[in-house]
Amino acid sequence: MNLSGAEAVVEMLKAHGVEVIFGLCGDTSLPLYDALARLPHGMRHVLTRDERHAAYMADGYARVSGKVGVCEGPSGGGATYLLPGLVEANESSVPVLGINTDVSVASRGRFTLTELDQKALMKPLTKWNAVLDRSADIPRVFRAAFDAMTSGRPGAAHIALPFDVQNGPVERSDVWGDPSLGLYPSRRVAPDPFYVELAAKLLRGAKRPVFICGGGPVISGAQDELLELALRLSAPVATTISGQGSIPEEHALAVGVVGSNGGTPETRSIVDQADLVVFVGCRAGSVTTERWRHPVPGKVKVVHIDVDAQTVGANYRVDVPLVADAKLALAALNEALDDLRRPLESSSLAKAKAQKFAGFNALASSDDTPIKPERVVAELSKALDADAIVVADPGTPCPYLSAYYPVRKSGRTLFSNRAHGALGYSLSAAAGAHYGRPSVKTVAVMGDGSFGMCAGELETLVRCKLPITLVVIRNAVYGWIKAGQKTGYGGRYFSVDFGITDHAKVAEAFGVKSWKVEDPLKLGAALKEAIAFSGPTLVDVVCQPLQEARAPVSEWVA
Ligand SMILES: Cc1ncc(C[n+]2csc(CCOP(=O)(O)OP(=O)(O)O)c2C)c(N)n1
Repeated sequence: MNLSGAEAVVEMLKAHGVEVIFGLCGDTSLPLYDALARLPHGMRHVLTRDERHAAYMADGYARVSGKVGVCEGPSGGGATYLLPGLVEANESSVPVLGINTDVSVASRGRFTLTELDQKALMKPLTKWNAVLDRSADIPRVFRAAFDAMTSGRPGAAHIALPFDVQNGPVERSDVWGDPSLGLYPSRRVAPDPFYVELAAKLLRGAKRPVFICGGGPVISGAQDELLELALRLSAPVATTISGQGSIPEEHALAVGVVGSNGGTPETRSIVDQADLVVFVGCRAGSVTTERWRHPVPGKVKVVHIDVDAQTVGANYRVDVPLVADAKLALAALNEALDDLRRPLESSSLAKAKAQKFAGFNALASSDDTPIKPERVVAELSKALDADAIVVADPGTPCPYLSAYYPVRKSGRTLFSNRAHGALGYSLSAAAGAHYGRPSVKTVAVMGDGSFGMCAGELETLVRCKLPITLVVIRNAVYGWIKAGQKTGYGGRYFSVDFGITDHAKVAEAFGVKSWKVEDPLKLGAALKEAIAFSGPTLVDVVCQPLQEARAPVSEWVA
């Protein structure tokens, strides 16, 4: 017996454990939508108001659930709009499957409305992509996509599904999938024992080893193995922004974030004192290393653990390459160093952290108006419990939260779109995260620049009754860039200021319960009320523009 192509797509998603699909309808998607309407698949479809945000929702969902996120849209503009979210997910090692329906195979090359070359469009920006030409290929192509997304370094995949392919026949017996490929990492790679021994030897000989963790440890679920090894060596653990959650940040060995976006001079000093750096699931990119200056190349030995062989040694000369899943590599190192247990020595780290937070606390307790961004971070961390998920947009939110919002638990609770840093990510990523972990509170923190890039999705939050809280840091300026003009270009401000928006009123018009806060003394109560409410809420905080605030970065250009 046969299924239609569209029915086979629905069955293939179900076979891989998909629970929720984020997307937006279109002419070329009618067969797919009809199959979703007819079949008893149990998957939820979340209609969004823009494909970009459908992809960001799938990304947020995948980041916190450990499962593949799925988004869909129609041909033409649906594909170009889905793309930004797929690129971000791919570069952030997040498995997101994007499906765009397409004009019929039979109509190709005939100036058909919305026709574009989806294969070429998505190829350089996803880990794996295909345009289907025949219905019979649907099962094989979907299996390959799930495999590619969740094995090795996770990433995004894209499938274009032409209209006539959705209507053609698929043999029912061919429609099967391995549900373990719907989770990541699905296939772990073990390290070469030769290099494990070499790394263990270097670690034994090192006086001041330091770990710098990227997103890898959390993706791999390697937090326990990391902490065990750090305690064994009494070694500080620093992270990138994507690496937050590798270790609870209040732990004696946790450094916090390093680098030019969220790092501070104090956290940098810990890296500078190291004689051996272990990069774990980390690309050692420009931001983390402050343009490859910290750690100082040539002055430290380097052990680099990454599941992606191309990442190891890309930026630093590596003494020991460990190409492996982070959890397996760290477990192997623990085994090789089983006899070692150095006494915990963290006094200089404690001093550096105290210095870092002394500066912050002075600003965070200020009752000045407009409200200082530090105050927003401090009030938010008081109002939220350790399980809450916080998504931060670029601008003020990401560097301030990553530097000063304490991630109290290991695992993915604070995240940003660190690959491309497009404004307007946090609202929809937070919505997706809610579907991934509905039992905890999810909060999105955005600048007003970001608000302007995602406001249409307020309707989605209301329609879907999502109990998430949005915090807008309002300053009527692209503040991060203006601060750059101040710091690096003699204050020659050019085209960075925009008008004031009453975000609370805008949100209310959509049906979102909202607060506008100008008085710092009222901020804590407003946040608590908003967070406690059972539906979508927004707190519009009238803030000091960043150019007048102390920025926690050491340089502007990444
Ligand atoms: C899509 C996109 N366009 C441009 C930028 C460059 N950019 C980085 S930060 C920033 C300013 C952010 O302004 P806002 O959201 O108001 O936050 P603020 O910096 O004022 O806190 C801009 C324009 C970007 N990150 N993403």
